[in-house]
Amino acid sequence: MDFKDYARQPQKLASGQKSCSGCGFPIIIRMAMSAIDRPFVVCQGTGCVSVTTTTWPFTSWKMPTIHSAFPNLASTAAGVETAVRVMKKKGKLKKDIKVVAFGGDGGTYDIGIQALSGAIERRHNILYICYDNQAYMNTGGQRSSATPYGAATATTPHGTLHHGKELFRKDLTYIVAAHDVAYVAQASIFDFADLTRKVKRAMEVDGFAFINILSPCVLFWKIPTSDAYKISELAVKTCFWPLYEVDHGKWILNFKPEHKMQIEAFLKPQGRFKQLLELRNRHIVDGLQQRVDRKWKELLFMCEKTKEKPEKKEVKKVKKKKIVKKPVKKGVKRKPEPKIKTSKTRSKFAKLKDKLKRKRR
Ligand SMILES: Cc1ncc(C[n+]2csc(CCOP(=O)(O)OP(=O)(O)O)c2C)c(N)n1
Ligand code: SF4
Ligand SMILES: [Mg+2]
Repeated sequence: MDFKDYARQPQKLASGQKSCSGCGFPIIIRMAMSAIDRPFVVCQGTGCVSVTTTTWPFTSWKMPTIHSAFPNLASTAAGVETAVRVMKKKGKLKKDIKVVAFGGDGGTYDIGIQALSGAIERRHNILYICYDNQAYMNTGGQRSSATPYGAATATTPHGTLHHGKELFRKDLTYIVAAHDVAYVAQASIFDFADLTRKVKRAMEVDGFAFINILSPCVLFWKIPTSDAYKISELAVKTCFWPLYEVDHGKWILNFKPEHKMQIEAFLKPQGRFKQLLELRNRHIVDGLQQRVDRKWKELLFMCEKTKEKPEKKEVKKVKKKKIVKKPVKKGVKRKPEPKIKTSKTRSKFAKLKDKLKRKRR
């Protein structure tokens, strides 16, 4: 499906929802849902998505949706999936209904990670999408474990002593991959085709699927309302947010920038990193670059390590016969090898015989 087909499709998330103008998550939700062509139920945890799309008595969702508390989105989704499975088994439901969950980073990386880990371990057949806007935006922009080092948030402001959040972000995509999940991917609105393909693949697999999508927040990243796409592109091209997938244990890199950009390109347009770009904070930016480089190398290593190598053709080796010399027993003299008589040796022998005969006479 290209952009034209996508534009012609009836929208599954209605316009008029109350998110800030230029916010990343409505784009993510629309793109993701455009790739789903079977009946599904949406589960959403408390966050910007729920408060802007389901304010009583309105809903922007054009399919059944269930709103759950902040910490237990994955448990709610697991419950819905189990109910669907049991009803099908009992013959009360004929349709093959999929469960799709949308959760923020706070509800997924932090308070909901226990529910998420449990649902993955139980192999529920769910697609869980995390829209990662890198902080608790709905409640005023407090830091989460997804907030990157150096970002100013409501709870980690820039000041004379502190430079925003002074801890590195958690790599949840890696953590989920470590569960040996059926399918896990990292995506971005920068690449529509890649994002929709990943959603399609996630809907196909039998088991838990997880997609982590970077979701620019115009309000707390302090970016112009027109820049969600541009920032997403820079996140990918600096390798801060690489696009990759792990399909049944096989790591695949989906985008390798021709020229890997420096991390400043991603930091510069965002007000939340303003202080980092002052000359006195150069060492922090260098530290961030080192970390991005290390993570990028790790990713390339994983992709190389799990790459399917072409099977080697079996070449039948012809065994050389070993010439084994019989061991010589001690004290036993080896028999002298018989001399082969040639015409030369015979004539010499005859000459000697004649000589001896002549002497005797
Ligand atoms: C148990 C519990 N603690 C705190 C809250 C308040 N709360 C609601 S949404 C939210 C932040 C959600 O952050 P995130 O999941 O990142 O979604 P975002 O708002 O960024 O979209 C918080 C702290 C709550 N609803 N329930
Ligand atoms: S606060 Fe951020 S994430 Fe929430 S609706 Fe506004 S732009 Fe979107
Ligand atoms: Mg968030």
